[in-house]
Amino acid sequence: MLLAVACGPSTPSGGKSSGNEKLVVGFAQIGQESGWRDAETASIQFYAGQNLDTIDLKFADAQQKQENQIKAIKSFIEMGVDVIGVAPVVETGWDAVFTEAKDAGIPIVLVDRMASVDESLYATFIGSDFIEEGKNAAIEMSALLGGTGKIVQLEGTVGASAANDRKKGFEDEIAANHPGIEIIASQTGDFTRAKGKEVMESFLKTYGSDIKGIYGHNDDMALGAIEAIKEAGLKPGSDIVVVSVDGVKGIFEAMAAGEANVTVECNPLLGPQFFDVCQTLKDGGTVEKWIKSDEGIFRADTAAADLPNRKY
Ligand code: GYE
Repeated sequence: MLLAVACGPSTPSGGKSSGNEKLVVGFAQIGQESGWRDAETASIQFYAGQNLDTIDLKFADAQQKQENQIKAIKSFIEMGVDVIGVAPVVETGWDAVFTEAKDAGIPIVLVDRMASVDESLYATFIGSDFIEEGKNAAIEMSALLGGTGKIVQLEGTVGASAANDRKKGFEDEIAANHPGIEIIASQTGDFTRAKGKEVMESFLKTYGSDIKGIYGHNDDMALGAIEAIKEAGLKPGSDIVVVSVDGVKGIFEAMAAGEANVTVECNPLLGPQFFDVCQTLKDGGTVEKWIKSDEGIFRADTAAADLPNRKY
């Protein structure tokens, strides 16, 4: 079957082609670090699964390693896929492999995280405004604390655009407009629940009940921190307020239970949009350079009512 595809005639529509009438897409996923990531993977795989007649998805899980993502992209180039999607685990280090794709005539679609490369090396970025998310989180944190208090930050994966910009957006807003809020510690929890818990445990050992709020770059780390706060004999949601980003079901459950306060939504259900863009690119069309997600802010007071409507 694979051989038949490889030897089949090329499509007549000019330019490079996978030699396959189907839309052939390679997707280099980061890994399985969070509930958000799992929801995105499910969205992409589900859409491809629903459209087997027209879409051929080659999916690679890089287990959070850039070198594995680069290897996957190289193999997609070798296969001659129509389009390559990648969620870049970190921002830098993509120039060489994206250039290889460009030279092979295969467009790169950045999904959910940005890469700091020249604009000519990718077709579009489908994803959120992380600076805005960080800024919104800061405004919510300050409102919860009445403008005063010491807080800690759990950062995402070092070098990831989602971590860099959620930090910048948050810290810039605090510095500019909330002088009574003091960020006393900030460390990476790599976007995972286990590391979020571990880092929060060490913050609690050092600062104890001086900590009045925790800002997590994602909900999973915040959920880990909530466990640590409870184990330290404090009440998450009141003794220490919890603000994070994503909007996964787990944080809505925590909010409904009074153990978390706010989540700034970041939409992972990008499958349909992603394949739509891939098809447009295969057909030689143009797409916007940044396809921004539409997102909201959710607070504890409506969490129980919101929960049944959450899709991830
Ligand atoms: O917020 C986090 C995930 O890149 C936007 O990655 C994504 C982030 C998301 O692991 O939970």
